[in-house]
Amino acid sequence: MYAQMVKTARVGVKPRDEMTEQERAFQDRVDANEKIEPKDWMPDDYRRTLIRQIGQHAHSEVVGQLPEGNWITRAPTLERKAILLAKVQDEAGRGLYLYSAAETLGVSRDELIELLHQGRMKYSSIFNYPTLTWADVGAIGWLVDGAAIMNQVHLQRTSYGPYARAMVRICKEESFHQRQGYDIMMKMAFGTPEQKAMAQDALNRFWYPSLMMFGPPDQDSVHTAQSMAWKIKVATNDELRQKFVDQTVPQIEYLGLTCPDPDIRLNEETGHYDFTPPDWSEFFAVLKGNGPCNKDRMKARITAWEDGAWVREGMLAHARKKAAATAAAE
Ligand code: FAQ
Repeated sequence: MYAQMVKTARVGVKPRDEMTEQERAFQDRVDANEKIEPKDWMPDDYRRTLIRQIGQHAHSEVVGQLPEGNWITRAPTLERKAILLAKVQDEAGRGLYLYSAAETLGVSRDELIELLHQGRMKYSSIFNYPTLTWADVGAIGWLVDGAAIMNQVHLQRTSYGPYARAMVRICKEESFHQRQGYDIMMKMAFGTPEQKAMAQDALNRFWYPSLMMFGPPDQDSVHTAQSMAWKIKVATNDELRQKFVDQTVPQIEYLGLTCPDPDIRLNEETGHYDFTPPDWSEFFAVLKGNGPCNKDRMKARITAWEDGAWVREGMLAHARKKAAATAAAE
């Protein structure tokens, strides 16, 4: 059902005088900060936007395991390995409950996964970059989870109940993830000159891709206006990006590292850091499938899905057998 809806999302906010009575009543509930629940009436575009965003979020968690998974067998100590394993498992779990949140909107997990594999749904651009060294695992925890949490803290107040509730748990996990990343960076930055150089190199490569995670600039963001009006989003892409920069620059300084943006500086008047925006042509190229790892990521996901078919079939057969036995006993 969602597949037919994918390409038809409207752009811009519907003026109140063009709304039906039902749409006006819905908007009033959103404006009063009431949570919208699965069985409540909602405009088709609200449902569609949520399926897109929650589905994309779930795909990001699942694809996001791949760059870190690359380092589980090569973690420098047993303790680091156990921590990384736990983090990657958290991401799998979040994928599952985000798919479940999307399912409350009338789309199946299989359909979402099929759309991902067909290239008709996205996952976060950040996971199309490679993890070349152990310091990259630190940079992912610090910067990528740091950017994710900046967004997700706000999403705890999103208008759709099941998504907001999923975010509460995700944020708890995310703050642990971010701290483990910063802990790795501290070890590296305060370690040998070679370790410090690795930390700096990871920061250099992940800085701009992390800024891109927040999405295109507000003036180019197709969905922000309507999503803000419906309180699906409660802050804009640029607002969250600025908050992330403001939070992260002092952390870079504490580590004794150098921000790869030579023009970054605190603006005394605004109290915020002025910074050079990312190269948006790179962002849009990554979205079109032309990032460094897009093809590898999709290949890994599709192979995992196909290799796991026998497990899904076995579990379904077992569930059917159990249900039949229960029915026969009644
Ligand atoms: N990557 O109009 P907007 C994590 C697309 S979780 C790819 O501004 P919107 C945990 C967008 O879909 C990270 N595509 O869109 C972890 C739209 O395309 P469409 C994921 C992007 O939705 C850590 C078009 O560009 N978090 O990392 C991106 O209003 C470590 C126009 O953009 C979430 O998904 C992007 N970065 O705002 C796991 C949070 N940005 O569909 C493992 C929930 C934009 O029209 C390891 N999502 N696009 O063809 C959101 O908050 C929003 O969807 C935004 C984008 C802010 C990402």
